[in-house]
Order: sequence, then C-alpha cells, then structure tokens
Amino acid sequence: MTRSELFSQIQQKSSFLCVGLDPDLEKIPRHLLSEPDPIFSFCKAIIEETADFAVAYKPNIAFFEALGAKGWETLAKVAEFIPKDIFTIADAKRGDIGNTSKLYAKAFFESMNFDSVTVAPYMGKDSVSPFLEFDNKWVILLALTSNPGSMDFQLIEDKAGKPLYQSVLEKSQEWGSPENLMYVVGATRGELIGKVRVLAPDHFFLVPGVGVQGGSLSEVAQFGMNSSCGLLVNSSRGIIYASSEKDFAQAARREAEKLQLEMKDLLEKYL
Ligand code: OMP
Repeated sequence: MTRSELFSQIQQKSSFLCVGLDPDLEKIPRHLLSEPDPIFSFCKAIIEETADFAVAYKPNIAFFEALGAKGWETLAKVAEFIPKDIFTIADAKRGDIGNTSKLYAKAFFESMNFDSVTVAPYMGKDSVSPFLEFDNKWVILLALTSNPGSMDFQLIEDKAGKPLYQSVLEKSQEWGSPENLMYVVGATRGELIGKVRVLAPDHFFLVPGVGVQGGSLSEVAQFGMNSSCGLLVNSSRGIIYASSEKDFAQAARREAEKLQLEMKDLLEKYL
C-alpha cells in the first residue's frame, strides 16, 4: 500500500486507528475454545466488527508463534482475512545480518503479503535495508518505544547530548523515505513525540501505548500529527479484551468506535 492510499483511507474513515491483534488462548472467551481454530475465530470476529473503524491491523507475531506450527497457519489465515484496503503490520520486531533479514522480509512480504513489518534498528543499515527493497512494502523501525526499558538505551545521550533514538531517526532517514519507512513512537512518551516529529516531519509513526499502557491519544495527536495525519495509533488489549463473554466482538466494536470518534475530532482539529 502506498502512503497516499493510506492517507486517503484515513480521510475516508476519519480514523487513524490500528487494531492490535494480540490473541492469547488464556484470555479469549472460553466458549471459543471448542472451535477448531479458536485464535482464528477470535481474530475473525474482531476484524469483522472493527473493520469500519480501523485503517490498520497489527497481528503481534509472538502470540501466534507461541502456538508452534499451528500458530503460523493461523497467522496466515488471519493475514488473508483482513480486508485488502486495510494496512497490515506484522509486528515481529525483526532484524539480522543482511542475508537473514532478506528471508525475514520474504516471510512477511511474500509468503504472507503483509504491507509492513516492525524492525529493530540495533544491527544497523545492512539489517534494515533488505526490508526496504520490496515495492509498496514498509519498514516500521523502533525509534522510541513505549515500555519502561526504553530508558535503558534509547535515551542515553552521546557526548554532544544527542539521545540514541535521535541518532536512529537521523541515520535511518538515509536508508528509506517517508514512502517506505515509518517509526514506532510510544504514546507513553507524550512529552517527546513533538521532538520526534521535528526530527522526522513527514514520516508516519506507529504509536502503541494508548489504553492499557496509559498513553494519551489527544497528546499524541497534538504533538504528532502532520499534514498527512502521519499517525497510526494502536490499541490491542483495550479493544480485543473489552469483554470476555459471548459479546466480545461487539464490545470490541464499541471500543474501536469510541477511539474512532475521538480521532475524527482530532483530525478536524489538527489536520
Ligand atoms: P496494548 O498495550 O495492549 O495496546 O498493546 C500494545 C501492542 O503494541 C503490543 O503488541 C506491543 O508488542 C506493541 N508495542 C508496544 O506496546 N510498545 C512499543 O514500543 C512497540 C510496540 C510495537 O512495535 O507494536
């Protein structure tokens, strides 16, 4: 999917919502456990009920990988089930020496036809570039993450006072463009989102951390929105586990709609 196709979907739906698919057998409603593929049934119902409000889906690969070979089959079925006009993110946080990264890229872009994959920048250019060689596919590079451990390395300053995340943003812009490179910027770092926006004015940000992790959607929009919106705000648990009863998909729909309505107002205010 191209950047302009993504932006037109955002405008059409008045939404920049990414629904995170983090399906955990221990958390999904009990009645689904008798289905032949409970995780697929769960994701399918969530997708059917939230697709009106979402411009992206982000299956987190760990939740599928944890189930072994069957989990990979389920992931492929989920990826295939997501409507083709909705942006898909394989949240795999990959990255390795060049020839290995190339095969990771093939796995997610060719075998499963995802639009994008999350990539860790730690191993540098040759670990990221193979993902950038695919037409109309995207790298979503970890820049400033939402977790407490992000302080351990990402905020360390060099002798000139430049934090590591800033070096990641500056250097990686030599490898990709706003047409094929996005950044992960956590919603829990509200005070820093504006700084990241200055460093990467045109790139899309994938922003996890609203909802359960406590980030503020309005702050994200205030400091992070650009003239093409430039934001995909993810919520996983806050949507998919809104209810653990038979009405789980309808409850997910209500949560997704709530976020979309907030996003509509924010788009009107800042776009
Ligand atoms: P919830 O906190 O349940 O909304 O889930 C957040 C999702 O975003 C999980 O799948 C995380 O793995 C992912 N995530 C973060 O929470 N923080 C980050 O900095 C980066 C990610 C990610 O790359 O998606």
